[in-house]
Amino acid sequence: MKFTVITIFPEYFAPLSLSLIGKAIEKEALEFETIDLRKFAPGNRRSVDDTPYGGGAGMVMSPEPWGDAIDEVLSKNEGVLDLVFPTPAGSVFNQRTAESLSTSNHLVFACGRYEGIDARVVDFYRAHLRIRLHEISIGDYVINGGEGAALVTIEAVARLIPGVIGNPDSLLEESHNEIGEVEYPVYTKPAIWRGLAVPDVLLSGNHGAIQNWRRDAARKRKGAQNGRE
Ligand code: 6GU
Repeated sequence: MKFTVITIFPEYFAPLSLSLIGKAIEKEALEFETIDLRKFAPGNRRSVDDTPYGGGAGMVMSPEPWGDAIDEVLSKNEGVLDLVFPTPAGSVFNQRTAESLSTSNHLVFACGRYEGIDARVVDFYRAHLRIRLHEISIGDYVINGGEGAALVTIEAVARLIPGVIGNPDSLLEESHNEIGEVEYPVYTKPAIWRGLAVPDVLLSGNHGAIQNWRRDAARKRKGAQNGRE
């Protein structure tokens, strides 16, 4: 799987060289590249934004650099790619979205800043035969640009790719869990810490009882978070 990120802040993605994802890139289980949008911006000032038609606060990213940058990605790669526009107006990203995107050969992120990208860019590429286009939000709050959302999405997708996670059993356990997440409380040594004991059942060696306990504990936790208990 290849990840391409188009951004005015390529440095934002430095953390991807750390940890499991960094290792996966090193051993070529993943390919990762950034493209600096300013390379496609005109003039000495390399400006990528302008004032909004119709007035209002803030600036809007101009369509031309985006068109040129995305066209370059298309010309340097073959076949169909998934083009992701992180936007608070998108559909909310979840584990199902991550699983679906993890079947792609090439994920391209178009990270907007300011008040967003000129809407004609999405309209234009939605109709492109080599592009599956996605507008994705990472939750009901606003952050300053698509970069943080792209980082989150890349991490959620990359860990589903074979060879990225050290112990693939942890993925299996997640997908067997009905909610698709590991949500039971976990414990390690010592068995008693500051007077707090690890639940006896986890020391029992009874795998059936442990499974049942974990399922119930996960439900309780979820219920408590949703204010039902
Ligand atoms: Cl994808 N972008 C921005 N700017 N804010 C967000 C978001 C994305 N998802 C939630 N909030």
